[in-house]
Amino acid sequence: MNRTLRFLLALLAGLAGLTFVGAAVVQKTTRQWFDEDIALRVRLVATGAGSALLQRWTSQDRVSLEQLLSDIARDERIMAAAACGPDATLVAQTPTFPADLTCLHISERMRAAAGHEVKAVGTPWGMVWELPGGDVQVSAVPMARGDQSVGFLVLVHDLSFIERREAKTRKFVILGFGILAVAASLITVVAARLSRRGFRTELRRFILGKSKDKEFLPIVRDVRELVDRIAAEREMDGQGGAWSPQRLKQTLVRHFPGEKVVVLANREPYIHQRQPDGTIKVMHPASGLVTAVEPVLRACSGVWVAHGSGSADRDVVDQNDHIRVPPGEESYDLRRVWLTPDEERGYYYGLANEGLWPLCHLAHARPIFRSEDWATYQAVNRRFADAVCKESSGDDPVVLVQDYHFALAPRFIRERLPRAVIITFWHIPWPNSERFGIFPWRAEILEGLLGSSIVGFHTQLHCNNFVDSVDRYLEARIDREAMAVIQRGRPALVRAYPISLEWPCQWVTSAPPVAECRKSVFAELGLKPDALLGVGVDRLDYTKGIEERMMAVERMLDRHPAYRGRFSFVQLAAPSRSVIERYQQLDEAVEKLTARINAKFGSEGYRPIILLRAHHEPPTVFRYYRAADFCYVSSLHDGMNLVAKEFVAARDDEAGVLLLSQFAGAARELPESLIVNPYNVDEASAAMVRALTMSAEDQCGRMHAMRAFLAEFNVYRWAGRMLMDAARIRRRATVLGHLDDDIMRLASVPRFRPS
Ligand code: ADQ
Repeated sequence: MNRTLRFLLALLAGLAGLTFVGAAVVQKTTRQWFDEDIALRVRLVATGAGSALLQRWTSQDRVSLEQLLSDIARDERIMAAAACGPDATLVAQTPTFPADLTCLHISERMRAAAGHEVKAVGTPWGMVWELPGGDVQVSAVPMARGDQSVGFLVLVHDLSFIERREAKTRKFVILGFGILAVAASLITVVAARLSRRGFRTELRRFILGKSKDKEFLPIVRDVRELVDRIAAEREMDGQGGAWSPQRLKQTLVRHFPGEKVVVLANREPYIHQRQPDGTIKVMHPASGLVTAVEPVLRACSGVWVAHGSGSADRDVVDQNDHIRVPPGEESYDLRRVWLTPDEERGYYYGLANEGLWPLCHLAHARPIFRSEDWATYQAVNRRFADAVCKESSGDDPVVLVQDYHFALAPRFIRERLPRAVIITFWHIPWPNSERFGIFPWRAEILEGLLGSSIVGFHTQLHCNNFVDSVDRYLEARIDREAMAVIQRGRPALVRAYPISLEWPCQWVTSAPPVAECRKSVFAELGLKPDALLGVGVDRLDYTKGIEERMMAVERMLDRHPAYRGRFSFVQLAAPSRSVIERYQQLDEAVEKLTARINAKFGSEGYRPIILLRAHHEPPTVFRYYRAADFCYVSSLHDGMNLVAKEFVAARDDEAGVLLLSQFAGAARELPESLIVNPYNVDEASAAMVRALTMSAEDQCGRMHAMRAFLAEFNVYRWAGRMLMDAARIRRRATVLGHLDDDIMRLASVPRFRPS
């Protein structure tokens, strides 16, 4: 439905409601006025005609009393009148007096009404009397001569008169409000249209330089940036349209002909594990980095340098520690580097995961810094940098350095290959400069990263934090407009490149239909066909908010007993970094929490939380995504979070709801998800209920928008944008030669325009 029409309908509905309430209020008020009016009239008659009435009453002149009563009843609203004696006998009445009314009836009713004795002279009493011909208002005024009661005067008012008046007023009110409603709607729509047109005209004038209204600056800057970026992408690779493996490959070939791409990452994309029966199994690690970067190398080919961590890794490599991968579709080399247990402890578990990981995530884990770990980290970075240089065929390779495990490697590689294009991507958040300042070797880390041509982060906030850290702790020139740090005449760009997934995703195209996935997952979990299912998929890491997620499930079942026995939450939790004490504590805490919640709400054959503490291969993970009613990503802090994007990719049926932590980078890109604060368990549990009760239409609308976004902003675009930025840097460097700092700075103005 058109937005204006929807707005008009809503406005009209609101005004109709208002009219209804208004009419009721007006009716009540007019009825009150009429009642007061009748009481006043009765009093006037009693006082105005009182002495004449009493004189005829006491002289027992029935005929003239009747005459006087008839005169009184000549008023168009007074229907009839009567005089009743003190013993409730009829003294006189007008011929119009209703046959169903008698003095006795009226007297009884007066007595029944508290405080209205016949003797209470001059005080009118009244009530609505239902008669076969319609309701009337019967009023009675006690009359007395001196102290002597003579009875009471009865006046009967015709209520149909009041009803007629009320109907007229109601009609007038409804008509008035109706005209007002239509006028208000039309005025609002016309005003909105005019102001929108005015806004557009003014914006157009601003873009054409005819207006100086500063309010438009941010919008115009964003639009120009976007247009620049798209134009730059077009100009750089001569292509438009969606980013695909082919387009990425062509971009690479065009800008870096004959050069090999070397990826440096701690985690390898394929792990060879020896099974108990002696056979070797190839595993896909649970790692967001691998999920994103592997399709890029498949598209570009080249070498992936990584730590060989599988129990059968050594058995399958050649004499240069190489193996062709992916198995069955070999398109690039995996070069394995071996680490001793001490090296792994100091570099990986120690400095990287007990130091840098908690330093960069706001998740209340205290970072641990040991100088021996730092020494190992330096040595291991140098070893991997050597391996990268060995794998590079020329002196200007394209090296993609991944993550916080290799903060020093860019500088080490640069020392040996000054002409290399080094793109370093930091997959986790970068803390603010104050927090970063607690890191004992902060200058070394910054120097190491600035060996890169480009340092990439998921968000602009992390870029800003990084540049602030450089500003605070290093001697370097910072060009904030260009977001570049210039050291020793060489610039390093700092850019936001939000990471994404391959599109279409290989695990979705090969997955069974959604209904089949749901059936098989429900059977595996022992769920009834009408059960409801939520899913969580994570490495067992304290930054992912797994405990908070389970507490939200508990709160939901506490508050909504109807879901007990019907709703289950399945958590796929891959054990991770289990050597580290904090991870062991988490493992224990998650297990205990699961047991407690299951004991509280569980019953024979029903577990509210199903904890599957194991690594699962991608086909299984995607089957679970496709089976669930919702997926909850509750990270306490996360660079991006690819589980959120995988869930959206998995739902080609455009059903299912994503609940996403506001502290994950992905929340900026997927606003159609239900964004929650995972620390607020009440809010998260309410979002779960909202997800379970969301209409199919609403789910479809949200999924559709998110899927369209992911199709456009896929991982090929992520890599392509970095390569194109790197190509621009290299082209300028070639043109300008090795110029000194100042000349580079001058030249950098148009060159480092945000792209
Ligand atoms: P990670 O912290 O590893 O990544 P994330 O981006 O969520 O986190 O990716 C996790 C990956 O592991 C997903 O591909 C998921 O399918 C897989 N996975 C999770 N649990 C699994 C299980 N039980 N079994 C098998 N596979 C499982 C880091 C940063 C993120 C950033 C990525 C990419 O911490 O913020 O999004 O790098 O840059």
